[in-house]
Amino acid sequence: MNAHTILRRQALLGTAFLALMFLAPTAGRAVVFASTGDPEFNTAAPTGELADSGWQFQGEWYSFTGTPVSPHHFITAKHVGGTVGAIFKFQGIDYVTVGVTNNGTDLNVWEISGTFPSYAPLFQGSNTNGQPVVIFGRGTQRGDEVIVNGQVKGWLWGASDGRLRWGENVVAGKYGSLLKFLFDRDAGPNEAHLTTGDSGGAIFVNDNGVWKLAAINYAIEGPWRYTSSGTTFNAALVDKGGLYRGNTLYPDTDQDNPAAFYATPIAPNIAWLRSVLKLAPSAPKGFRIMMTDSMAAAPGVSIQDFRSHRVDSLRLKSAVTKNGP
Ligand SMILES: [Ca+2]
Ligand SMILES: [Ca+2]
Repeated sequence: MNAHTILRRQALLGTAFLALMFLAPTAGRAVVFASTGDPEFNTAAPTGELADSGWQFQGEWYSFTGTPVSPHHFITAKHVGGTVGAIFKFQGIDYVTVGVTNNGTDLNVWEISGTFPSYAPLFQGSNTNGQPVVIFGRGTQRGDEVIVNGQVKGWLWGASDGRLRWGENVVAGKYGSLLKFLFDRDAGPNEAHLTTGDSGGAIFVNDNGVWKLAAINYAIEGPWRYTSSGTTFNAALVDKGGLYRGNTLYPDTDQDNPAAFYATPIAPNIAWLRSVLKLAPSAPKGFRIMMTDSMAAAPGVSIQDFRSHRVDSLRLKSAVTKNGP
């Protein structure tokens, strides 16, 4: 079994910096990169293929991040805490929280007073290995190098600046009900790992052209030691070979053995979320209205009805009725 560090910045509780737990991943903060330690890197919305991949839905909850998921709710990690009445800031506007709901996972859904101008769609599909994701968080900058056996193994957690950053990774499997990701050394410029403060940040996936919220940042693997009895430290490691976690030494082989981080997936919690968010049930899978020329030309038919990506049965009935004499 693995032990994992929960990335929990406990500023909210006014206590220590982070909580440590064994045999159960706990809490996570801003993303750091294998490619660069530049604190300015990926601090603006991604563009190109990654445009609209979730950056526009990230709001501020204390020193952490939350994502609006309905006109009146946002979601974040439970372990970052918070109290009803606290402010969630989204697109420059302050929203007062009026309630919070939890289902036993690390997902907290907060209700706000007022109405969000936009909110993220929820991913309901499966998270298969290799699935690309975009990750958001407000954790630390990258700190000093961790060097073992003459090789850079990763980087210590650096300064906390509370800035939102984005990065990329791919699903590498599961740990219990959690999604697992690995911090790979040569996986491209945006390959990212989490640090304290990234907790509550969002993970988005591209679902047939639409970026959807798929998970919430939860925990990272760690902490680490240089020797079996040495002082523990937190770091983002692209190779844990030659380092200890607890009393376990990871052999330093030729191949990198990257450290992991974990996130709570949205899809397995979709029924609960729908009931809390009061979202309409989704259309049957694969059910789609295709607009044909004859339909569009039929008198009394609203083209807009048919252009809806997915239509529920009630709406379809209404459209058909309009098509009648
Ligand atoms: Ca990876
Ligand atoms: Ca190695």
